[in-house]
Amino acid sequence: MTDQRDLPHSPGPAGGWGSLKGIARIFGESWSSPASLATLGQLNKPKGVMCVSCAWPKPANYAAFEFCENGAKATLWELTSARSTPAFWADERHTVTALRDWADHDLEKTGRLTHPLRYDAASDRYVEVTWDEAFAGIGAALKPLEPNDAVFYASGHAGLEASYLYALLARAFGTNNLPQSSNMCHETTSVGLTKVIGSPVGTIVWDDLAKADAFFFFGQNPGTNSPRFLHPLKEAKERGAKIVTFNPIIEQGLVSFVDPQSPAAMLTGKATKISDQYHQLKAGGDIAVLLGMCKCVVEADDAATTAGQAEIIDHAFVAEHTTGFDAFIAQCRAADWAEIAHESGLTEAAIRDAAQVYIEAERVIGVYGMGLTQHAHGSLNVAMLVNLLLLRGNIGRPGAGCCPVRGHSNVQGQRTVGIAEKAHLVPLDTIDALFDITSPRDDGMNIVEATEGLFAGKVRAFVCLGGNLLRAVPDQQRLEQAWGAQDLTVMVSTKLNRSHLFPGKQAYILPCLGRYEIDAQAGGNQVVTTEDSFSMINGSVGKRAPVSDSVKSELAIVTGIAKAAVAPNDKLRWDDWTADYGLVRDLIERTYPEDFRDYNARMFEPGGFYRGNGAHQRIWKTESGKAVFTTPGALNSVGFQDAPGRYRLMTIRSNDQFNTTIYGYSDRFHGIEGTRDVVLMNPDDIAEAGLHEGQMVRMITDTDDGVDRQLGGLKLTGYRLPRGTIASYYPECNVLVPIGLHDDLSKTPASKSVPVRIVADSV
Ligand SMILES: Nc1nc2c(c(=O)[nH]1)N[C@H]1C(S)=C(S)[C@@H](COP(=O)(O)OP(=O)(O)OC[C@H]3O[C@@H](n4cnc5c(=O)[nH]c(N)nc54)[C@H](O)[C@@H]3O)O[C@H]1N2
Ligand SMILES: Nc1nc2c(c(=O)[nH]1)N[C@H]1C(S)=C(S)[C@@H](COP(=O)(O)OP(=O)(O)OC[C@H]3O[C@@H](n4cnc5c(=O)[nH]c(N)nc54)[C@H](O)[C@@H]3O)O[C@H]1N2
Ligand SMILES: [Mo]
Repeated sequence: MTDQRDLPHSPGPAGGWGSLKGIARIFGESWSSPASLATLGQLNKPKGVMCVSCAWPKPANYAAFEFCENGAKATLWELTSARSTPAFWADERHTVTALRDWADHDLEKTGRLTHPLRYDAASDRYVEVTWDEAFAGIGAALKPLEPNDAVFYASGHAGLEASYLYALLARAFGTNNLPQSSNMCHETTSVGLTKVIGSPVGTIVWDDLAKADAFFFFGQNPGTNSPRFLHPLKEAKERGAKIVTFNPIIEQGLVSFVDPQSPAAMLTGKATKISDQYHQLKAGGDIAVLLGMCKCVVEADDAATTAGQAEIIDHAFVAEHTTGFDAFIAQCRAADWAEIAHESGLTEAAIRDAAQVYIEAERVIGVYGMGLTQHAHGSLNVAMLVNLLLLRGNIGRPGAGCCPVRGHSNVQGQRTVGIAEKAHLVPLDTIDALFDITSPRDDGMNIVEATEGLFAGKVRAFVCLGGNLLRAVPDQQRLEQAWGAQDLTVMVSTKLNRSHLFPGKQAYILPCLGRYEIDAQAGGNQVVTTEDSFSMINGSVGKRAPVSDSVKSELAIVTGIAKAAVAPNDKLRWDDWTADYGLVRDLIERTYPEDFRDYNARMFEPGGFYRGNGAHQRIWKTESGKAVFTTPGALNSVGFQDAPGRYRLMTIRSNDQFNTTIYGYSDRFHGIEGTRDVVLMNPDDIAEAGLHEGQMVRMITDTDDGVDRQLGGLKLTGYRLPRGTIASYYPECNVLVPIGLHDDLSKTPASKSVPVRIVADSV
C-alpha cells in the first residue's frame, strides 16, 4: 500500500471539504446564478434531471444530494449566466483565426451559445442566421453528396429520443457513418467484451455493489470520473469488503474518501480508506498482472485438489459455461514469474497478495476504465480480466461481475438505440419496415476510419451532435488541416470550442438546449431519457428557463436537418415526433421490444428500469454460445517495443475537466496547480535522461511513420510513477497520438500508451 507521504503533494481525501471548495470555485468562476444551486438538489432523482456529467447509475434509494463534485461542476458550468451571443463575433479581435490562439477554457468561458450561426469566410467570423436558413443551407449542401462521404458523429450527451432519430436521419440519408465518442473510449468493451461474454456492456446492477466481497480496479478512477461510485465503495469497506487497485499513478479517490453527505465524517475529517492494496504497475502491464493472478488461482486449485480440499476454480461453471479453459490454464502453468514481473513492473509477491484476495472472496466485481481500453491490445486486457472472473464463476451471479464504467451520461444508450457504424448491430429490417426506407447494409466508418477518410480527402461533410472532435481525436494537428477542406461542417453545441474554429466551406454552429432546461414543444413540455452504465433507463425533466428563445432542443435540430436533407415520405413524421417525444419512445419500443417494454410507463421508476443483459443471467451471446477463455498472444498491451529513451506516455484527466471542457487549472488530487502543461516522470528516469526537475521539455512521438509529432513548453515534474511510464494531460497531448495506434480489434486509440521521447525544450 502506498503511503501518502510518498507522494510529492498532500492531496487530502477525495470528497470532504476539498470537494465543496472545488464546487464553490466553479460556481464563482462560471458566474452561475444562485438559482442554479436549486438544480443541484434535483439531480439524479425520479422526475428530476439526470446529470450531464458521467454515466454512473442513479440509486433507487437516493440521498438528499445525489450529486458529486464533478457533477456539480458540470451542472454549474452549463448553467453559467455568461452568453456567447452573435455580438461576440462583432468584436474586431474575434476572428476565427485569432480565436485559435485561445485556450479551451477561455473559449468555453464565453458562455452558452444563443443563436444559430453560419461561417462567413469574407469576414472570417460566424454570423447569425435564422434556423430556416441554417436547415436549408445544410440540406442543400448534404443532398448532392455521395451519402457515404458524409459522417454523422455523436458525443454521448443527447438523450435516447434525439439519438434514435439521429441514427434514422443518417440511414434515411443513406449511410451507416455513425461514429460515436465511445469509438475513443469503451469501443474496446463493445467489441472485446462482446467477443468473450456476448455483452457489449457491463454485467452488474446496483444491488451487486452491496453484495460483493472484493472489488478489483484496473485503470478506472472513480474519485474524478464517477465520484458517486465512492459512496457504495465506502459502504463496501464498512462491511469488510476488500478493494485492490492496479494503476500506474496514485489516484486519490482510490486511496481515501470523506463522505460529504456525512456531517460526522465532514466535521471529524474521518476518511474511509478505499484500497487495501494499491499496485503501481507499468502502463500496459495489466495482461502480465492478470496472467500472474490467474496462475496463482490455478496453483491454489491444484494444491486444494491434491489436499482433498474444496476446489478454488469453479469447475462446474467452467464445464457448463465456458470454452478455451484447458489451453488457458496450460498457459498459466507455463507462465514465467520473471517475465511477468518484468512486463508488469510488479513483484511476484505483490501479484500473489492480490490473487489471495481474489481467491478468498466469494463474490468479486472487476471494475475497469480507460486504463484497460485505450491500448493497442486493449481488447486483450478486457479478455484477461474476464479470464480471471470466469475462473471462479464471477460473472452472472449476485455480487459478482464485470463493471466497465462508462463516460458520457448517455454514451451507452446512444449505441442501444442505433447510433452504430456497424450495420449488424442494428435491426435494419425492422427500421426499414417502420419507416419505408432502405437502410444501407454496408458498415460505416468509426472515428479512426473517418479521421483517415478526412486525411485522404474522402470525407466531405461532418455533422456533430455534440462533442469537440478536433480536440478529442488523435493526430490533432493533421486533423485541423484536413477538417476545413470539407464542403460542410455542422456542430450542434452548447458552448464554443476549438472544433468550431476550423470551418468547412460551409459551416454552421447550431445551439441546443441543455438537459436542465424546459423543453417546450407543440405537444407540451417534453421528457428525455438516458441509459446509465448499469443499463438502467431514466426519464429526465428540464426545469429551468431556456438559455435563449433562439435555441432548439437536440431532437428539434435533428428533425430540422432531416426534413431538409432526406426525401419525405408518410412514415417519416418528423414534425409529429418533435411535438411529442413519447411517440419517439413508442418507436424505440417497437424497434427494440425486449429492451424497452412499456417504455413510456416505466421511465420514472426510481433508479430507472433495467434493460436486461444476457450475461447477467449467464446467457452468452457469443459465437460458441459460451463464455470464452482467451489465451493471450502478448504479455503487455502496448503496440511497440521498449527502447532506451522511449517512454510509455499515458494521457490523463485532471480533476478539473470533463473531457475537452477545462473547468480550471487546479488538479488537486494530482497536486498540479495553475497549469496543465506538465510531464510527470519518475525522478530516476529524469536523472538517467540527463534532465532535471522543473526544466521545460518537449515530447516527440517515437514512431517511424514519417509524421512529425511534437509538443513543447512542458514543465518536467518529478512524480511517483513506475520507471518508463510518464503522464501528461489529455486533450493537449492529442497532437502526439498517431491515428494508426489503436486497439487491434476495436480501433480505440491507444491513448494510454503512446511511445515518446523527451528532449530539453529550446524555448
Ligand atoms: N470529472 C470528469 N468525469 C469524467 C470525465 C472527465 O473527463 N472528467 N470523462 C468521462 C468519460 S467520457 C469517460 S470515458 C470516463 C473516463 O474515466 P476513466 O476510465 O477513469 O479514465 P481515465 O482517467 O482516462 O483513466 C483511468 C485510469 O487509468 C489509469 N491507467 C492508465 N494507463 C493504465 C494502464 O496501462 N493500466 C492500468 N491498470 N491503469 C492505467 C490512469 O492512471 C487513470 O487513473 O470518465 C467520465 N467522467
Ligand atoms: N489522448 C486522449 N484522447 C482522448 C481520451 C483520452 O483519455 N486521452 N478520451 C477519449 C474519450 S473517453 C472520449 S469520450 C472523447 C470525448 O470526446 P467528445 O465527446 O467529442 O468531447 P467532449 O469534450 O465530451 O465534448 C465537449 C463539447 O460538447 C458540447 N456539449 C456539451 N454538452 C452538450 C449537450 O448537452 N449537447 C450537445 N449537443 N453538445 C454538448 C460542448 O459544446 C462542449 O464543448 O475523447 C477521447 N479522447
Ligand atoms: Mo469516454
